Amino acid sequence: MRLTRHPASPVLRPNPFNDWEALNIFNPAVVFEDDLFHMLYRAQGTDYVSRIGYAVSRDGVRWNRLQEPVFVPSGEAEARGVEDPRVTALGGRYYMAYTAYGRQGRHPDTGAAPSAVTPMYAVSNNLISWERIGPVVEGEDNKDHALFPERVGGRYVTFHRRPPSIWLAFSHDLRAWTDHEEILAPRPGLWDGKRIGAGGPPIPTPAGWLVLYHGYDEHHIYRMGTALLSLEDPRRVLARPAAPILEPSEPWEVKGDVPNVVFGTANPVVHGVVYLYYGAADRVIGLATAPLSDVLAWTIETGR
Ligand code: BMA
Repeated sequence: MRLTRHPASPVLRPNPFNDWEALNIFNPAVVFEDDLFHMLYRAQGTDYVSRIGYAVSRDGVRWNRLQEPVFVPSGEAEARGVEDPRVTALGGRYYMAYTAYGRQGRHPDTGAAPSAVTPMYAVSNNLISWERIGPVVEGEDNKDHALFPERVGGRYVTFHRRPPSIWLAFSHDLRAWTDHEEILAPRPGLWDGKRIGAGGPPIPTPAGWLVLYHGYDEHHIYRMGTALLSLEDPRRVLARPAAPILEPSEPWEVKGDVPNVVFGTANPVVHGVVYLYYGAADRVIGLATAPLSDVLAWTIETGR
């Protein structure tokens, strides 16, 4: 099973007319609401600082973007950028997971190992004005977080990533996160043998939470694969195929700012089709699709 690239891919490229998005645009969030695709994308200008732009589309392929970024760094902890948005709609509001990239330094309270990244959450009512909520954890190397689109057992659930694995954490208020647990680890010898992290928010299906995640091997090639988690207890892994569903092969996936990267950060389901949006070689945004029923059946059949 492989996803099919949309023939118009890459669907969004850097814009040389706006300095803040002139160099690279990649790793987007996409939500589908009221017949429109909304995208929040990571953009780098010639200063290499990441900001987040907004685009809207009727078909998910042709996009109209705003001229100014909608979310920009604030303070020392974000001095080098706000990266990799992943957006979840829940209870009429939008929650954006993003990585704050600050200056290198030791955590002020714990004195823990140098960490310049913080997995953050922000909230919006309209996808354009955002308010910061706070971090999932602090003072450690942690990113690749994404909020589940429903509460489980009354609590919010987030993915996060403690290298090299995918972790879960739970919260009553999106501020205090507890019960951190490793759920998926790299598989030495396979495409995801070195390091893995979550893609977009997981997809609820009757069979379980379908997870699209990225991983890389000793050759540092980023691919995308799937896993299935129990609906009632997402700490339980029900299936995880050995093969990936997408790997770099197009010239714009092989060559860019970072070579050999397909890095999915959004997987909305629209009329029964999974739309995987991904950063390609950290330079442009690709789109690959497949019927949800096919991805699910393949994940269950080959992943048990
Ligand atoms: C990861 C993240 C992503 C990036 C990817 C490939 O560690 O930092 O932002 O797209 O590497 O370079």
